[in-house]
Amino acid sequence: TDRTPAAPAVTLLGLGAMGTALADALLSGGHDVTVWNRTAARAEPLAARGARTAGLEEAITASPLVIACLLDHASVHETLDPVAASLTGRTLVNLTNGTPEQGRELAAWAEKHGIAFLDGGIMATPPMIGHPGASILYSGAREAFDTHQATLERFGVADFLGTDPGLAALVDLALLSGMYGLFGGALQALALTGSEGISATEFTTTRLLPWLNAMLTSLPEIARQTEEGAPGDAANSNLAMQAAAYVNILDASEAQGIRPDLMVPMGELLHRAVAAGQGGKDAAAMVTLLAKEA
Ligand code: FVH
Repeated sequence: TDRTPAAPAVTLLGLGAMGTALADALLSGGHDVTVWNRTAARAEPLAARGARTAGLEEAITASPLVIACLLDHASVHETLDPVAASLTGRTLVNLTNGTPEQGRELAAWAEKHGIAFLDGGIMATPPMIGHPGASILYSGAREAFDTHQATLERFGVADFLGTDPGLAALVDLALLSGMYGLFGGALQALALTGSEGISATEFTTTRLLPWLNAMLTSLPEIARQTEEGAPGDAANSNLAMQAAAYVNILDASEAQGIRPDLMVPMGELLHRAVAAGQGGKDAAAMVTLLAKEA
């Protein structure tokens, strides 16, 4: 590996599945990597691959760029609050999953301590890090992003969304909402077909994936109508029809001994749309009904 000025020193705090993958990508890029983990033994495989291990304060002062990838917001504060002074004058990149409010709160905390701050949302699983398809969303201090962009690109595409430190978390959670919604439906499909002994693998490859891919092509039109604030009259699949059919998913699940819980909220939303006079519309009409005051 090539230790050039293009590969500056980086400190990684948190060596779970993701933190370890991030540290590995930095090592592959020729960086001097210092690592710290609450449970010190988890750092050993990385040390064997060339990372320096250190106590928390020593790890932080080893590099101008400190990346935290911990379990949650509480663990970030639990770890960093006692050593805030060591971070002063450095850049902190928080890649721990959190809410927009938590991102903004951490940015204010960092500012109070003279720390340049970026919040990030990792759109990848650990094996994807450093490979095509991985991307990480960032928001916060533009200058910090510009300074460290080349290093951050070791992980995947580094996507700066803006100076509001809550933005990365917002977009991250929106993308995760899309993923979990899709996975929830897929799990229900597997439970339903499994209740009749249909092969999960065969069903998934020959029917579920092609079906989902076909249905996903309607998303850009739903997005267009949402953006224009004018949900169209449905030419083919109006919401009243969908509400009437949807109840069969709930009834059939119950009858097959499958909990319908995951699917219930979507049925309620369809019925609310019909009750609001949107029965003749396309799916985009339901987006505004998700606002709390709707
Ligand atoms: N893994 C994934 O697929 C996703 C991909 C998208 C981004 N997420 C987020 O990344 C954060 C870290 O996730 P992870 O996969 O590394 O998680 P774990 O393997 O469970 O490791 C958790 C690390 O956090 C440390 N930790 C937990 N609590 C504390 C604490 N109170 N003080 C200090 N450190 C703490 C834990 O340390 P230890 O248990 O080994 O001592 C691990 O290093 C996360 O926000 C995901 O949502 C991953």
